[in-house]
Amino acid sequence: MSSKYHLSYGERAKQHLHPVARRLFEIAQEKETNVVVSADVTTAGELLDLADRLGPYIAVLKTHIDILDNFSLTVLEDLKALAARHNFLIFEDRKFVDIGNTVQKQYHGGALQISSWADIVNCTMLPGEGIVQALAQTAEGDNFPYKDQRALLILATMTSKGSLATGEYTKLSVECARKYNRFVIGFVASKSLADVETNVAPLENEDFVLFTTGVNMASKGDKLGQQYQTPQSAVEAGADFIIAGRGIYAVPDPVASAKAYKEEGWNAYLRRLSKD
Ligand code: 6AU
Repeated sequence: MSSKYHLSYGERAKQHLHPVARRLFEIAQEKETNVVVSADVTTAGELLDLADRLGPYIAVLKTHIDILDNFSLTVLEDLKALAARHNFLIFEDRKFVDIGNTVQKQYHGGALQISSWADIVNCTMLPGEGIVQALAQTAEGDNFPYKDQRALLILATMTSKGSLATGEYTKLSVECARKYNRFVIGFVASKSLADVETNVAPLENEDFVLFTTGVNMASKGDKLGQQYQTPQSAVEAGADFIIAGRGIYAVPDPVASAKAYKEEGWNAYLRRLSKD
């Protein structure tokens, strides 16, 4: 799978066909950050506090909105206001994983109203092509109010020990990204997918965005199978954006930590640019 990772974020912003990818790259270029904070806190107050304090240093804030003890739709209004104030995108890490008919209802409408506030969502390929087809159908439908303002990432590999998201699974991820590229802007994966062989030819000028999670500057993993790499190794392995959770929010000074991830991630990106 080819990528434009040798170009700057600014250049990719100009060339990309998808408006959400363009915004993402513009934000990265303007704020000089490729950090996505995974704000896996369990109260609305903590989530909004993190969004406000870390907002200036991040390109994207990633949520697991269903882990909030005191969820309400007003939290999302506040979150959207903070996203506008600090210029970051919101990525709901919902990992849709069901038949098409179900995921359409989980994405658009329902208790969480995900399509109304999440610029980006992700899905797994476990159910097969139909999941991407269904989500794309919703997002491209004539009645969808956020047309061209929403995008999908495919979870192409996983960071947890013993993950089965490999081989054929990863191959189908790349194939579906190509087939549904009006909605899919990229992947969550631990390294570049450039060497994945597929039955769907690369698109002309394709530029899928690679988000790498399992990023931590101080730890190699946790006791539940999570496996980490550093911001630098993630970017060297092909990441365009680095997702870090506990390494940023679960330390005494999350702002200092966000700045450190920003610096390491950005410097690794600059080194990559100067090499290519
Ligand atoms: O930095 P951490 O370990 O505190 O948090 C990592 C975050 C969590 C996971 O749900 C998520 O990244 N994640 C994902 C995503 C983003 O889809 C995929 C994966 O393979 N591993 C992983 O940790 O919110």
